[in-house]
Amino acid sequence: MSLTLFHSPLSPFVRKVVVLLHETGQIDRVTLQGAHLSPVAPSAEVNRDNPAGKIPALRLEDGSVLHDSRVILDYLDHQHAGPPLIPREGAARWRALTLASLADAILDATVLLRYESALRPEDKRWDAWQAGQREKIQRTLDYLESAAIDELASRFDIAAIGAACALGYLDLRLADFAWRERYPRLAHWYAQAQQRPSMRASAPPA
Ligand SMILES: N[C@@H](CCC(=O)N[C@@H](CS)C(=O)NCC(=O)O)C(=O)O
Repeated sequence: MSLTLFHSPLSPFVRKVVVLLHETGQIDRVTLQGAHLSPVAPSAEVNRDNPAGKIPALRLEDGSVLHDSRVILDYLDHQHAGPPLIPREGAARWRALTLASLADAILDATVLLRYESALRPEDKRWDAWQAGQREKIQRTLDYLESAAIDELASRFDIAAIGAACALGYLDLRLADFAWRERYPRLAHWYAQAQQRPSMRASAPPA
């Protein structure tokens, strides 16, 4: 029996999991189960396995379910024999997880902006709230460009997976943000990162 991953090719949180599965040679352990959902169109099947109604969720062989993406990544990183992508202890662990959390902050803000523009009725949209989400993205990218780029470039670990998926998601959903012009070091790094087989195999459909 294999693991079952609730999956959408457009979800950047799912993409992080798929990238780690490729990077650690575990992709063949997983069956992908398509899930189409949003806060206003939930999936009953996902809700049964994750009360929060979100993907990714990973059903294990014994029927238990893991979520969210951070928990799943940690679990899967304990399931392979290669070098861990999440340092197991010490300052390196907290630093890598903190950078990964910053990448998630970009994803959270971008997903919220996407829901705002795609789902919320036009007369209920709130400019100041949208601007606040964009500022979160900008501040986080400022930090990654100025204070974390060398770490991202040093190895493709949990922080780099998160950052690469976040930049890919900006391309997909927030093209007008034009992040490459503002963040040339991240742009240079991402140009190489997106060529990795794991990133190519998990790229959202054009
Ligand atoms: N913190 C969660 C976020 C997951 C998330 O927001 N997933 C989106 C898809 S990209 C989702 O399931 N949205 C449906 C909803 O919010 O109802 C994680 O890291 O897994």
